[in-house]
Amino acid sequence: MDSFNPRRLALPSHTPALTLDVRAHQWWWEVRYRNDEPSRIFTTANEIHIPTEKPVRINLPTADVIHSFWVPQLAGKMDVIPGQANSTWIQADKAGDYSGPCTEYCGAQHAHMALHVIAQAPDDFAAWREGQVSAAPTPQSERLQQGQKVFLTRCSVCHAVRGTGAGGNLGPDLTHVASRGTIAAGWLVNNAANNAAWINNAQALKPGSSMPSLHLPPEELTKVVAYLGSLK
Ligand code: HEC
Ligand SMILES: [Cu+2]
Repeated sequence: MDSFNPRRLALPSHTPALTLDVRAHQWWWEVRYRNDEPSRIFTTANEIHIPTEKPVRINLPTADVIHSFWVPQLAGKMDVIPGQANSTWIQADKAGDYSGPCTEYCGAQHAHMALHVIAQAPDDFAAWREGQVSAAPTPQSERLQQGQKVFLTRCSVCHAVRGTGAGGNLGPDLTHVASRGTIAAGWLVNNAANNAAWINNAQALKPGSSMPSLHLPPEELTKVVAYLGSLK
C-alpha cells in the first residue's frame, strides 16, 4: 500500500474547501480566490496560501502560451493550455512552503516563473485571507501619499491596488504586495532594495518581461518603493 494515496485519488469527488483561478502569464502566476460573495473575491500573485487538511481546487487558464502547473509535493503535473479548461487539486497535510517550477518551456524567462504554495493552519489561513480581502491601507504620511501619487501616475496602467482607483491588469495585483515573500515569480526576495532594482531595471533582471524598466528619478523611486512597502 506504500505508493497508494487514497486521499489523492479521492480528491476530485470532494467538495473543494476553496476554489482558485490560477492564470499563467509569461512569466508569472495570477491567483484569484473565488467566493460566492463578490466583496470577498481578491487577486494576488505567485504565492498561493491554502489551509492545511483541506482539498483546494485549482482552475488553470492561461493568458498566453502553454505553461505547466506542478507543485511536486502536493499534486501531479497539469498542463495549462490555451482554450482548455484544465484544473487540478492540491491538499497539504502539514503547514509549510511548497515550491514548484513551471515545467513546460514557455519562453525566455521560463526558469523565473516559480510558484509557492504556503500551507497554513486553518486559523492562520483565515487571518491571512481577511488581510487580503481588505482594501489597501491608506497612506499614513506625506511621503507615502507622494509614493502613491507616483504609483497612480506611472504604474496603474498595468497594476491594480484595490481601493485607490488603480485597476491595471497586465501585471500582478499589488494591493497587498508587501505581504508576499518574493517578487517577480519567486525570482527576488521582497525587500526595498530589490523593489527599487526591479522597478528601474526589470528588463535587465528579467529580460523580455512585460514590466518595463521605469528609470524613475531617485526621489520618485524611493517614495514609490516606500509606498509598496506599506501595502501589507
Ligand atoms: C507596462 C506594464 C507595467 C508597468 C507600467 C509597470 N509594471 Fe510592474 N509588472 C508588470 C508585469 C507584467 C509584472 C510581472 C513580471 C514578472 O514577474 O515576470 C510586473 C511586476 C511588478 C512587481 C512584482 C510583483 C510581484 O508580486 O511579483 C512589482 C513590485 C511591480 N511590478 C511594481 C511596479 C511599479 C512600482 C511600477 C511603476 C513605477 C510598475 N510596476 C509599472 C507590468 C508593469
Ligand atoms: Cu514555463
